[in-house]
Amino acid sequence: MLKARVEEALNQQLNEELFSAYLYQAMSADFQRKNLPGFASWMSIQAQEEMAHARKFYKFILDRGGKVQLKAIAQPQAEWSSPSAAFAAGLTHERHISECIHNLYAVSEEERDYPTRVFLHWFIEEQVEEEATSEEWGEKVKRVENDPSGLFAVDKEAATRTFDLVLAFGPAA
Ligand code: OFO
Repeated sequence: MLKARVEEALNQQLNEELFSAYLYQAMSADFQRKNLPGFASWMSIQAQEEMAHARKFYKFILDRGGKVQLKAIAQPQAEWSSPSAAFAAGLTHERHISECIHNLYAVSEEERDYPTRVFLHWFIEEQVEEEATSEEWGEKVKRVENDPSGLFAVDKEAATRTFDLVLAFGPAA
């Protein structure tokens, strides 16, 4: 049985993950509008991964006998000044999410909720990768931003990203 404090914190993180999906989908739309289909696709896949993260929290709350509270999702920004500005905003956001996960882990420790602690291990590792990927792509985009042929090539590379079900949900899902 979930303690009320842990249940509330898990529901808050569910909302954060849903907002993440919203944010990346907004970036995807902005890239699409600016004729950068590869980056649009990359962001759309990121949004799908965030939905998978949200789904993990949703299922975990129910599996623990808790109540899912689908809170209102904040409206994300709709436009970014440049491709690298969007990727930089993604990195800032991922750092925020890492902080949220760490705070949630601290709550699970304080409440001696061992299943939640174990559940969060996957997310702690995932955030290391999320930050590294955001940073890597942000740097890549920044390097070519003022070179149309370079930007075209990186956009094309971004289009090769695929949605990996096992990576998103883990092997047991
Ligand atoms: Fe859910 O990892 Fe990004 O935000």
